Amino acid sequence: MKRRALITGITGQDGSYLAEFLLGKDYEVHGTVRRVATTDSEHRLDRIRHLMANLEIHPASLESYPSLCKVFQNVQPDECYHLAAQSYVSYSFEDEFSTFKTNIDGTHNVLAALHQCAPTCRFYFAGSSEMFGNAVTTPQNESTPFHPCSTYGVSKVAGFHLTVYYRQARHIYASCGMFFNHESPRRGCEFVTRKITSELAKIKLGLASELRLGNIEAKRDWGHAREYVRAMWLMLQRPEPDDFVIATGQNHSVQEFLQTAFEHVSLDYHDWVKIDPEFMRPLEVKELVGDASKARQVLAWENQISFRDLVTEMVEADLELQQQTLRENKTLPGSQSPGAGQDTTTG
Ligand code: F7E
Repeated sequence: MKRRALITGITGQDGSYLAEFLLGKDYEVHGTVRRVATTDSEHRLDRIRHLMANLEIHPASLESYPSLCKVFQNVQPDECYHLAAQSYVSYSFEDEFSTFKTNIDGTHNVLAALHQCAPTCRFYFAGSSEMFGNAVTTPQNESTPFHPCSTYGVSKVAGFHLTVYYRQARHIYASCGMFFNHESPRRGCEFVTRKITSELAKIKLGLASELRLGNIEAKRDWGHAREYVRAMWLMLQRPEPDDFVIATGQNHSVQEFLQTAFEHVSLDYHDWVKIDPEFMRPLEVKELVGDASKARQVLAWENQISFRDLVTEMVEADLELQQQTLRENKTLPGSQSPGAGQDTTTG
């Protein structure tokens, strides 16, 4: 019989790569989406459009325990990957309350529904390097104390402790992945890497004239999301639940990302980038770099895609996307292609 997986947040970057990965392993893949996504499938289901024929989609809300119970009851999954979250750190400074509601109450609701309706289902929690915040030791591993610097980080620390609590007190198979930043052409444009590559593509094609950023000194450990979702699956194949840091072990500044991206299309970022206080955070995590030795030893997981290859793939994908938009605009009856300096919206 096919193994059955349930993914919360299946429409996101990680959810879409994980769904692809699990379908490749012959799983029956189910995903929860907010009801609003089913009524606006054109935009909200964009990343999984190519998989839709092979997926089972269920409307459910992280805020509604009954809606989650219903899904667990009907699907009876073998594995649940809880990826849905308010994942934008900047936004968590603006709205602490909704971040806690989605990330803490939401995680609690998923765990409680799983415990009630499918107690043998294995649970994966998407933790984050933001739990380490401005850590006192470098690199960060599973023993590094948490010092979160945003309500997003605080909410992920709470989610981690809830996961451990359900493991110990409720005897659920529950594991937490402490994932460092992971990017791809499917990353949302509000995150710095995709903001850079999508705006760079517009600049290169004469559709934008500048790129405004915040702290470009910040350093992050950036990997490729496609490789990271495999680690989620490997974690749930272990005989016992456990927690793992997933990272490349190398960090780069935002400035280095900029330089690599702009150089790829023969531009100098100094000519285009403006520092804008609007994008500075009230409290910044200056530097993060992960030590994934435990994952290497226990899961035999290691990243293969280099920083340069990641940046190049993202730049090329955004150039292609912008060119496609231009082509489509040209072929629309009565439309004119956007001129230089004009802005267009990308997914
Ligand atoms: O920022 C700096 C910013 O928003 C990275 C999420 O997936 O990874 C992500 O969180 C750095 C920060 O990601 C801009 O201040 C400069 O230092 O791309 P980001 P993040 O905050 O690291 C972790 C692991 C998660 O779990 C999160 O869910 O870039 N930065 N200028 C900027 N950042 C943004 N977004 N926009 C700027 O203009």
